[in-house]
Amino acid sequence: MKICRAVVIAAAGIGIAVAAWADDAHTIVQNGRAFHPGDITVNRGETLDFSNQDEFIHQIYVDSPGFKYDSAEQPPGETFHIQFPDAGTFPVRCHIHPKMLLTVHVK
Ligand SMILES: [Cu+2]
Repeated sequence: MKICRAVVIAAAGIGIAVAAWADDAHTIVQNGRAFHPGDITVNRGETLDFSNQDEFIHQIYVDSPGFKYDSAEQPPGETFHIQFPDAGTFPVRCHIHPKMLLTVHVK
């Protein structure tokens, strides 16, 4: 009986570890008309969560040869998610604030 219990506990531990790995979200905050951080490295297939913490609308776009994305207007408080499927370096910008720049390195 003690062995069974140990196995159950070990399995539960693995479950938590897997969940933590799968939930390894990368959060980018938009604040003060800038992305924070302004540079990030992620693994292929991972998702970035963009959280608009300004009091005005942002927008997010990527216009690279290997990847294009164009979001709707992003109201304050809203979080948008962008998945980066392929390796490369991708500048992320905002149509509303041209000085905003985030460089995403996907490995
Ligand atoms: Cu903006």
